Amino acid sequence: MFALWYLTFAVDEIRKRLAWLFSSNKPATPALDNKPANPAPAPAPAPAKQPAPAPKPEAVPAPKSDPPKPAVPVVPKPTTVSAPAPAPAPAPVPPKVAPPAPKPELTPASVPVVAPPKPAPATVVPQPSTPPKTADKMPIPLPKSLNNTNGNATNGNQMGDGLDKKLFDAEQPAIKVPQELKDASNDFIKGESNAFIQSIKEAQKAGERKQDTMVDAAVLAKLEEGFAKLAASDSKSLLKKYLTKEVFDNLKNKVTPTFKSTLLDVIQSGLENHDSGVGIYAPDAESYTVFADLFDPIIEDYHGGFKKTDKHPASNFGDVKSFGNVDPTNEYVISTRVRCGRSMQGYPFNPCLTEAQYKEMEGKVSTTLSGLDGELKGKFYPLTGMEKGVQQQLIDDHFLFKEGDRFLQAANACRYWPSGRGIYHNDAKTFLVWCNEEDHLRIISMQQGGDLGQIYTRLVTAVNEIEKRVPFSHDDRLGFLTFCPTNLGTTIRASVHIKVPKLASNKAKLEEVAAKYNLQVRGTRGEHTEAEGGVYDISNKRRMGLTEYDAVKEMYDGITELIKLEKSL
Ligand code: ADP
Ligand code: CIR
Repeated sequence: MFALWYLTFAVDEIRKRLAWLFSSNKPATPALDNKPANPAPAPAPAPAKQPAPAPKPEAVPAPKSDPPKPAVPVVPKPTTVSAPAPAPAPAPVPPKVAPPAPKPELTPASVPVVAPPKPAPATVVPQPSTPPKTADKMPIPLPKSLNNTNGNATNGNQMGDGLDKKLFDAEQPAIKVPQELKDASNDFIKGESNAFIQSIKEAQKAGERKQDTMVDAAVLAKLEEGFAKLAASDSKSLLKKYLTKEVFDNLKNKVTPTFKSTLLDVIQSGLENHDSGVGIYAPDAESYTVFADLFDPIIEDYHGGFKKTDKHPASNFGDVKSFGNVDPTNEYVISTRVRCGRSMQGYPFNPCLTEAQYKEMEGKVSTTLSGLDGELKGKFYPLTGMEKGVQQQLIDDHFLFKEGDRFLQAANACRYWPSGRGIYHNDAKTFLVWCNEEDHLRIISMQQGGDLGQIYTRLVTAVNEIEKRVPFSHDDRLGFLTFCPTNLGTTIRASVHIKVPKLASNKAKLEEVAAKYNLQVRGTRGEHTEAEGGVYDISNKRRMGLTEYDAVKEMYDGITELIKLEKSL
């Protein structure tokens, strides 16, 4: 009799626990430490549409950029451009709203990003060197009674040792129960509890799988189609080189924790543009860790051996005055430019920015730069409302970014154009800042001739001044964070516009010689353009694994060698 009652009690107890388990199975608490305060809704069990928050490629309207401009004949027209007509005041900065309580940063080097449009608000991304493990994403809590003091699940046999055993014992004294019945009951309980734990483990695994399959069917189909086409193409991109079937299969179902960016967000530029040199962008900072299997080898290849175990050195601009004129006789170099990129803490990269954020950032940039003085004193000109003629002249004179870059467009980086985009420059146009083109900020120092010392000194002064006023995203391993992996680290591109007609009579030879000195050759109007009138843009190629000073020196030394070679021909 008692045995029957005892068994009923035990079964009932197990049923209650199962009911508790399933009610606590829901991911009611944010799964990751870096989850937004109001995280995106948990995905439906069956992978349906991706949750809407961050603008996703398929959900985003076609970029509004103008088509690429026709090539206009040659040569940098120095500083002859009249200053653009005073542009309308920058978009008013919305009153600063207290951000929804962000989670504490995971490490000091973590990069905070502001939440996607909806529903994920301000948050912090994990440090790229410690990738979030899928298994950590949606822990389904075990009942406390099944956890030992370390928080690990116990093996079921220990189940009766705690409060539950005391409860059972308290019920028992009145009746003497034969030992064999007790054993039978305990065996039953052990068996049930083992099954119970097994079911929890399975539920946890299902939770992990659910996290892993958040990529919806349409995105997966685009990925599969794009991958097949790329694989069959003769693309020379680093994307094609490193997106093996194995890497593709491993990454195609992954999403970044905060912005839910997919592999498609990372590679769509290279899938659409088989003539890409690289082909990938990081839609958000977390992509560098979630999609590390693809980013790491591309970074290593592009930056001349920066391995996934390497750490970018601390920022060091060195002795800025130590550079001389790269072309003292003024025979070869037409102009010299040094630029760096910066991302503002608290904002994701282009594909995840809202229009409101673009405008807010533009307001911050414009206000911040208006505090600069001396040689850096200038004015901010928003692209919105800028006369087309003025804009084109600035582009033709190499001061302003071009419009309609198909590589950026395909990467979803031109949304809401021209909202939030603009340029700041001093009167002489020797110091310029681009706002929200490829990167949040591009800080540029340039002038006619080859006086690298003067140009670099101006850049470093400006960067230091701006850094006092705006916090920038930086990672311990990757250095300064940028949208394109080719710009990580120092973010420095030091270039000359140079005419070396003898060397350049054979373009392939010019590139070969340049590569020997870690230099990259571009056309007169920048990347993906042709040389006009024999003018090439030659710059340092790598930006990671060396200091800012060394990146600039690489250009200085390499150009010195090229000029020597040209003279000897
Ligand atoms: P970046 O990635 O550095 O912004 P791009 O290749 O997009 O470079 O070029 C941006 C603009 O800067 C283009 O108009 C290009 O011609 C100009 N530019 C680059 N280097 C120089 C230079 N040394 N002198 C004059 N203009 C330059
Ligand atoms: C490409 O892959 O060609 C473009 N997405 C641009 C990459 C940046 N280029 C570079 O060499 N720094």
